[in-house]
Amino acid sequence: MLTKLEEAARKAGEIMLSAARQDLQAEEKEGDHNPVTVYDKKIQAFLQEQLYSLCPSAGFLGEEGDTSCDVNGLYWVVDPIDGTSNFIHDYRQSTVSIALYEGETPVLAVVANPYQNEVFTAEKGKGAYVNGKPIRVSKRPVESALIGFGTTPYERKFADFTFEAAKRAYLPVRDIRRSGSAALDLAHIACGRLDGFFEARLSFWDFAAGRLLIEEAGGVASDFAGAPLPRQRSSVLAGNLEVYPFLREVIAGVSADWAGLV
Ligand code: 2AM
Ligand code: CA
Repeated sequence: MLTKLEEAARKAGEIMLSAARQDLQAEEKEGDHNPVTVYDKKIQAFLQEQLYSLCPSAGFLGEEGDTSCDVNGLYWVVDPIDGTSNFIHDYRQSTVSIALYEGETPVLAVVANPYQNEVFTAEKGKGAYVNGKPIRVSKRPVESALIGFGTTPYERKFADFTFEAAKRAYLPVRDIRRSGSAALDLAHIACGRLDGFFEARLSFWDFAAGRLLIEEAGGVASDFAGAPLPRQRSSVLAGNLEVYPFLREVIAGVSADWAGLV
């Protein structure tokens, strides 16, 4: 199943790469900073069909369109393009994110980055891989860490919190990065390129696959308070075993000063 899933994600990535720039006028979704293109919809439709043929009994939850399903059984959680703003700008850092859940438990995860021809996969209890090679989170300590974060661009009320946390996280570490694809950041923690990550709000499909990649690669992913990630919008905090506790302290410090914001 995982091999076929990986193949479907690669094909979905090819659709992403085939985008003609003139096709990319974004329709606005919900607010001014949440764009969606015809490609988000095209890739989701493609995956919905592929995943149905892989496992007809599983439900389907996707970012684009009215999908809902019984979340007690087996269901797919799909973000057809994570990093839509990057995609519109041809910034070339966007991913296809697919997870299979059984109730509350993620059992399979795939994050495909077609621009680098990399597919990250994980199966519960069986480890995490990139293009079939086993991956682990880094062992880097705080002082040499590279930390990713997201700006929650659709909800700019979090800006003060986010940038204060980014400053406090940045000062003692090597540097910080903002890629624009949360699924990619989580995959990069799983393979040790990044050492930590935080974002004040993400949707379930943004982190559904990335969290299993990290857990299977020996890292930690939770919400800002350290609670298990829910199956709904949430803050997300992740890292290796050294950097995760450091980021939790940073976030707790900022939360105390910005009480009630996140
Ligand atoms: P998207 O590209 O699929 O829309 C950018 O900060 C990253 O977080 C992207 O992964 C983006 O997903 C997601 N994202 C940004 N703001 C968000 C919000 N308010 N709610 C949910 N996801 C968000
Ligand atoms: Ca998306």
